[in-house]
Amino acid sequence: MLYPIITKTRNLVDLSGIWKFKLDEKNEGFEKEWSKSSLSGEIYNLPVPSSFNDLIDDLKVREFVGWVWYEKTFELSKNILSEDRVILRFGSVTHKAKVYINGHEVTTNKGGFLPFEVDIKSFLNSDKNRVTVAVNNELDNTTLPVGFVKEIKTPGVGLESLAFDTPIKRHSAYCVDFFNYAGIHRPVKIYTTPKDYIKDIYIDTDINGTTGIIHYEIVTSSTADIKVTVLDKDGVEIATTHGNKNSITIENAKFWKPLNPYLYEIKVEMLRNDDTIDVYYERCGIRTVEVKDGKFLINGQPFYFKGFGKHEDLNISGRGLNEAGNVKDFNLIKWIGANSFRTSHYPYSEELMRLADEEGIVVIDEVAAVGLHANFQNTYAGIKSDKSTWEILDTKEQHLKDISELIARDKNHPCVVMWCVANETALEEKGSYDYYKPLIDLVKELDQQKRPVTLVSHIAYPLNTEEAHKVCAELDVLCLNRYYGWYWGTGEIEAVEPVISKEIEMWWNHHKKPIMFTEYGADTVNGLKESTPVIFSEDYQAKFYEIHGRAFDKLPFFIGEQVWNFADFATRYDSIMRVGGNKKGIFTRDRKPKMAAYILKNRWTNIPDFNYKK
Ligand code: GCB
Repeated sequence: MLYPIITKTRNLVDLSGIWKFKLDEKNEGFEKEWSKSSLSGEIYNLPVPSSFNDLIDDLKVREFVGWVWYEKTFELSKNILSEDRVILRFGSVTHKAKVYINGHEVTTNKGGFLPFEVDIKSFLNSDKNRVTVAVNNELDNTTLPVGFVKEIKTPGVGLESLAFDTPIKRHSAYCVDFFNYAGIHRPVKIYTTPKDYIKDIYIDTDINGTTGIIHYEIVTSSTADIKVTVLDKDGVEIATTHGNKNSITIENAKFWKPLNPYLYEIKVEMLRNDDTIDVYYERCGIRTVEVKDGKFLINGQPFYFKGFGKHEDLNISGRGLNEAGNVKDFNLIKWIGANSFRTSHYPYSEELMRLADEEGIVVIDEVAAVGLHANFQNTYAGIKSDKSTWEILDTKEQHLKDISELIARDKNHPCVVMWCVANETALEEKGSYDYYKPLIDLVKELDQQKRPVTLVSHIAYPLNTEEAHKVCAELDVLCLNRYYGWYWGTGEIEAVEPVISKEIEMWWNHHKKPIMFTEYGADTVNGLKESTPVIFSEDYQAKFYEIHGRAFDKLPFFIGEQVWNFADFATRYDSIMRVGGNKKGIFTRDRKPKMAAYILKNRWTNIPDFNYKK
């Protein structure tokens, strides 16, 4: 799927700004056909893109679960209306959307973190148009993320969602450790294409000494001649070729390197009898990625991941696109000497991924498969559950959809070096191999660059089962989320050091695959100082990272450390596990460094991006 841009054959209109917003408190919007006329009643003016939750100081809005409605009117120029295809495109709507143009339903989507689009040409008026979007934020056993919910009928109230097997009614029964921000989170755009148009572009690259090779494949809506030109950073043409599928060789190429990126631009022209029918520009970084002999190679060199698990999470705008926030975060990533992050726990915005390409920040790209463990608490309490996760969940369809759409969206990004198919799932339970094998195969089939695939696992003890090892055997890199010295061995950070190494060695001995930590962290109250490192203090967090670093440095096959979390972030409101959110950030929610930031800065600025482990 191509990112919408303006070219001489394509227009682009951004519908960002203030929209009308209304809660559907009685769940009557569909029955009363709210889409047929302008929204009325209790209306708020809300921005798009943004989460709606933190913008109105009323719990009823912040914690609202169900359908909310957005609306905007717009007029399009004659030029746009005369184009053959007029596409309405949403960067993301969390988690479900039904879209209407002038009262006609034009599309629906399920999945809150990836773009979707629809041709609206036949529904448009020559003057004012109205777009209405019904948005739903409920999570259940078919959605990603997962929510464990069952519905009951309450007299006088109707259907209610109950947390799985509990008698307490919850506003929302999601089980992930981040606030369920919702709304139209990313830009809404209208773009046009001619009738015959460039549908998609696939890029793969190779390196041979100082030569770069760009392999491409262009998918078009109908047959035509294709001309491909490579432009350097200054827009100078450096190579040209023809055909839907071909390779271009660039002598003395500049490569895309972590923190030292170079982006070429590929100009694709669709021609008929020398007339230009359509033009599109895709950016291209020449780099290779490979896992070999226990190492993670970028451009043939062993790379060491230093960085974070993150969230799209900011004060006020919540999970909505905030480009200033993205720039600030990337500058802090560079300030601290990091080189990478994981898009925990869902695909991040296209704008952020493009910025990562430009800044040379390495990304592990994760789908929103989080919470796929129905028995997490029981497993750790040693209680046998009656039903396995794989009997309770019905996420397969959404999981296949999300993986396909993520790869369709992000396949050409040089910053993406690995795909992650799930976070902390019930790997140890029977059925996980049958669930994950086809998903891992799908990634390998869809990705033209055949990048490594991973799945992030939770703490070892209950995980060390035959079933879990069967799934791990299918992965290229083993990514571990571990909370030694926090959830396990709380407060005993010195004592857990040998346990950390022992576990990592166990996985290596079993699979001989590179291993990294994708989460490890300790909740830390900014400003809480102690002369001895006790939990929740900044001193403990600093010590925590010092000790982990010591353990990691002894293990040659250990290829990276991504701490949890980049910054403090909002979590569900009704959990006594958290005080004002998850405080495992190295930075506060407003991006101020805690003491541990200096420990990591010192460590990471002394660790080279390449060849750290001999
Ligand atoms: C995890 C989860 C992450 C949580 C973190 C924590 O294992 O992957 O979503 O926020 O632990 O802090 O508990």
